[in-house]
Amino acid sequence: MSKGIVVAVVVVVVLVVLGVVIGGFVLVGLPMITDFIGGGDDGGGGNETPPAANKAPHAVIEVNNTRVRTAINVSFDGTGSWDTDGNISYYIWDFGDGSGGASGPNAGLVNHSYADAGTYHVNLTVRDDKAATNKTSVTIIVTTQDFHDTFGTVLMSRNNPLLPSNTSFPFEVKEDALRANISISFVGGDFDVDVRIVNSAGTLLVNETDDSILSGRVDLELSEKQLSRTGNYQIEVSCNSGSVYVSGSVDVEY
Ligand SMILES: [Ca+2]
Repeated sequence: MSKGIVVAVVVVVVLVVLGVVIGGFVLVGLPMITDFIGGGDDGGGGNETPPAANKAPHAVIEVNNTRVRTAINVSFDGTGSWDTDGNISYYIWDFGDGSGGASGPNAGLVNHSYADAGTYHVNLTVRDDKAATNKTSVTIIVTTQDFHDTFGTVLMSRNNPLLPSNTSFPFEVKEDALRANISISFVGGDFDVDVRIVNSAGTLLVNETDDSILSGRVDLELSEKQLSRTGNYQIEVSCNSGSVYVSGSVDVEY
C-alpha cells in the first residue's frame, strides 16, 4: 500500500471510532433527554430519579460545667452540631428552668445562670437549611451554699499552760450535702499544728499537718461520699509546738 492509502485508512478508522463514541453518547443521552421532557408531559412518570431526601442534622451540646452554684453563668456551646448535606441554620435552647430560653441563627453559643438550686434538663434543638430538626439534652446540677460559718480566732499554745493546746469547731452536715470546703488559717511564731476532721460517728476523714513559721493555711475539701453521714462534724486542731492563733471557715454545698 502507498503512504496515501495508509493515511486514508487510518483517517477512516478514526472517524468510525469517533462516530461510535459520539453515537454512544447520543444513544445514552437521548433517552435521558426524552425522559426529562416526557416526565413534564405526563405529570411525573415512574422512571424519574427523585431528589435526594434531606438528611436530618445532628445536635451537639458542649458545656463548661455541669455542676455550678446559683447565679454562676454556664456556657452552652451548640456550634459543634452538624448536618451532612447542608448546614445548621437555627438554634433553639430551653434551659429547663421556665425561663424564655434562647434562639436564633447565631445562638450557637449562649450563657445562662440559674436562680435556684436544682437539677435542670437543658434541650438544644437545631434546624438545618431544609427545616429538618434534631434535639439533644444535657443535665445541669445547680447547688447553693447552704451553710457557711466562720470560727473566731482562738489562741493555742504548747508552751503556755494557761492556754489550750487544742480546740475544735463543730459544723452540721444535713442530707444531700455535695461538697464541703474548709479553710483554716494560722498566725504565730514557729508552730506545728495538726488538723483533723471527724464525722458524726467519730470517723477520721482528713488529717493534715502544718508546721509553718509566722503564718500558714490548710484548705480541705470533703467529697459527697465523705459527707454521706449527717450530724455534727468536728474540725479538731491541736498545737504540737509553739503558739498560734487559729481561725477558719466552713462552706457546705447542697
Ligand atoms: Ca440536612
